[in-house]
Amino acid sequence: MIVTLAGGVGAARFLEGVVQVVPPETITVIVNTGDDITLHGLYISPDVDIVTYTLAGIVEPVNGWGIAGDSTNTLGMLKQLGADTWFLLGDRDLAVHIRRTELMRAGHTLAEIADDFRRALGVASQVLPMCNEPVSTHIETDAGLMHFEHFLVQRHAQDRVLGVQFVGAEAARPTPGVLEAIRDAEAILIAPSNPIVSVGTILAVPGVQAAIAATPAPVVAVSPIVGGAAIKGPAAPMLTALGYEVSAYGVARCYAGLIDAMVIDTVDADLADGIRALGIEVVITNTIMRGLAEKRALAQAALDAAHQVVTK
Ligand code: FO1
Repeated sequence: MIVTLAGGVGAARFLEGVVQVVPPETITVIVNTGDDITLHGLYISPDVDIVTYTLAGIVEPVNGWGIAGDSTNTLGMLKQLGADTWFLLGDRDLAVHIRRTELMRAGHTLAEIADDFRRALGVASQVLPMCNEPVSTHIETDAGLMHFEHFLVQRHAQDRVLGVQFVGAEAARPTPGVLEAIRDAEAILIAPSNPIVSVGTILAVPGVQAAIAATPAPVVAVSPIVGGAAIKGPAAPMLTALGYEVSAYGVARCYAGLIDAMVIDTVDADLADGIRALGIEVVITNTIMRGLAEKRALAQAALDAAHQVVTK
């Protein structure tokens, strides 16, 4: 079994490659739920949905979130009725949030619901929210403490980042199956996701980091920072705020002691020696995923890196 730690769009694109090179039913994806938010009375789980829609082949391809070809009639009406509609929710996407909220009210867990939905949408890989308890990533900024989605989407990441809080993380427990999957994995792949607010949130769930440190499986991370900038999203100001440099080396420092190897982009080849000095093997390849062939090649490079670690 291949275990992947995943945030949103970058992870989902990487997973599109992983399912090309290993049988999808042998993949378990542990997904960040720190971005989860309640809007219009509905529970929204952006990263779980992004991963599920992508693996189901229905994601909106340009943004990488939402459903391809979705309409926005409901949001338009909500706006007319005075609702604050800063978070774009399509009609079919809203159906998912309505059904999730209904099932949660009936006592089902986030993990049970994610499993139901991925099966209903024809996804063969296991999609495991990191925990069933509510955890919400908050960003400390010069404009105050705010939920990650308020920071990113409502305020366009305009505020200066001072720190990050994973509210509720201490009381969370890894979803049943998460620790076992990490222990028994053939390889653990950390997707090219934000190391602070996507992967960092998963690692903040008590027990997860220790399980990764203890697993006999090789652990390989793919850098989401290429040429000193994030491929997508607000990783740069977060790395800076927490004292890491905005580079593949900074990402390696976040994961030092936890990973065996890291895949970095060819433009960052000069960082390899510094990363190796942290005790991390380095694989240098193209990490920009424009099409399916590049996604597949990156997934294969990560798996090859895992294999190298094992056979060394
Ligand atoms: N990202 C945006 O930048 N603007 C949006 O309006 C938006 C809506 C949205 C709706 C559902 C969903 O699953 C994701 C959505 N995202 C949107 C993406 C999301 O904010 C982030 O990219 C992830 O939380 C980060 O992984």
